[in-house]
Amino acid sequence: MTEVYVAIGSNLADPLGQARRAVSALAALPESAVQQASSFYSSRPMGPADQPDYVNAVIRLTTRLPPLALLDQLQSIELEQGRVRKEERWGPRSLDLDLLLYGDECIQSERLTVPHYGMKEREFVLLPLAEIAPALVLPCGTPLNDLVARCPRNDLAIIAPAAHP
Ligand code: PH2
Ligand code: MG
Ligand code: MG
Repeated sequence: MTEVYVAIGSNLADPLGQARRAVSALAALPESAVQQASSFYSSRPMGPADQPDYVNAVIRLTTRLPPLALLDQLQSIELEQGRVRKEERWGPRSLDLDLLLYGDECIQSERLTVPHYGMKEREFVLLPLAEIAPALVLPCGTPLNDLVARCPRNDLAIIAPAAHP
């Protein structure tokens, strides 16, 4: 089993409901089990400012799925929850599931970059991740806490307790 972290984001069509449904969908993935979920957070949009605030969370799961098979599963959950591909960069979306970490692997392929390229400076990823994995060290050797310490909070706020388990 490999331990992986997935970030959840939504700012359209009932974002908190979308995020909760995503946790349920992740809990139903084959060969996988959700181990822990962070609280749900509200966050100011990164990117275009003329879009609603986001709901964000991070979950830890264990899985036997290889990275690209897991990516396929994440993308099919996004599609089932109304994700329309072709949005503007960093534009609004009903559901975004980003594979942050896959064990301690570093993956650079056409479809997948792990660790996720933006995770080191995004408060809406780092703080939920630190909530469930305070002692985490990234594959590059950087302690998560160092990244958290130098990350502006940008009004990030907990809006609901963790959904699972
Ligand atoms: N996701 C984006 C773009 N901007 N802003 C916040 N606050 N949260 C997100 O999850 C987010 C974003 C594209 O993936
Ligand atoms: Mg994203
Ligand atoms: Mg994404």
